[in-house]
Amino acid sequence: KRFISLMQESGSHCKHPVTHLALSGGIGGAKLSLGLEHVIQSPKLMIAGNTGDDFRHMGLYISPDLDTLMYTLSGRSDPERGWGLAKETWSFMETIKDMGGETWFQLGDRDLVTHVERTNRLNQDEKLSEITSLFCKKYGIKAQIIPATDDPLQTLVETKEGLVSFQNYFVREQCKPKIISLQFNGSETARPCTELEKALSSSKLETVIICPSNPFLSIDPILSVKGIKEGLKQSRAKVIAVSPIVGGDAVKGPTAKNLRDLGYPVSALAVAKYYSSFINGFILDKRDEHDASLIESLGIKVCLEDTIMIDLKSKIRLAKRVLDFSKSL
Ligand code: FO1
Repeated sequence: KRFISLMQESGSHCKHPVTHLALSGGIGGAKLSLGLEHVIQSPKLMIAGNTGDDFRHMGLYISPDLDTLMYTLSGRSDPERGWGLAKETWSFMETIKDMGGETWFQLGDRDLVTHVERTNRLNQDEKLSEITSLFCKKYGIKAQIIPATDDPLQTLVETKEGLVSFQNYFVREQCKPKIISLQFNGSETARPCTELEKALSSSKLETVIICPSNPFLSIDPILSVKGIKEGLKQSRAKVIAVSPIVGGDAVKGPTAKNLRDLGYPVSALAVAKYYSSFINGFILDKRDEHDASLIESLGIKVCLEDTIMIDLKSKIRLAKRVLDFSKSL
């Protein structure tokens, strides 16, 4: 009986083969992922999160983009900050400050539970993907959120001061230093996590959505993992990117600055060109309509839409539009 139940458990994903796969960073990607989860409402939706931002801090393993995805999809995220939990308290940070400890990276009292529990489990050799699945189950999330890889991957930012780790650049230095180049340490040997590898090679996969995340800091680390970009190119699924640029600027975060730093024009066209070797369709914001014909001339189909996601309704509307667009391709 136990064998049969184990077999049924392990086969549960086969009952729900992944039909839709989203590649996502933190805040912007999580917004669209929430819309997708409302529309699809099943483990047929897989969201592969970036783990290049992950780091150990105060002895804890922090996985910011997986945290943001889990908190957003379970309705627990702080709406103003976009990261961390709503109704958070900060006694731990206040006490650390009194003790003269490091305070540049804020860990809320409730948020700490995620990092402590994850670290304990990792120390007992559980995989990051297994831990994330367990947390999602506890949070009642229907979609499968997974790390793009279970192997170590670390984004390093080259600035004129030398190489800095991602959170030092992003949070401590507030993205101020100019980026010369980016490195994804571990990408030469990292493999996609098993579930992602299966989804990518499945004939049931219909659509891959590149969320409106930062192409360099959030999507590139995922694509740097051997087999993922190749998987997208070989898959029969339609690959659709949602523009992170709206009205010639980034909605939030350093995408516009990063494009400039790395010598690209700040435009939706530049992002579409950057993705052109593996996407079939591009959701372009209406405010950037002037880029539409140039993007189409790259052989990429364009869908014009209002891509600003201010509330749940607009997230769901954009998600539906992405899925309809995919069917039309
Ligand atoms: N972002 C900040 O700007 N400041 C913080 O102190 C901070 C703490 C933090 C703690 C846990 C977590 O899961 C995320 C946290 N973030 C914080 C967000 C995060 O570092 C970035 O938004 C992402 O890495 C970029 O996607």
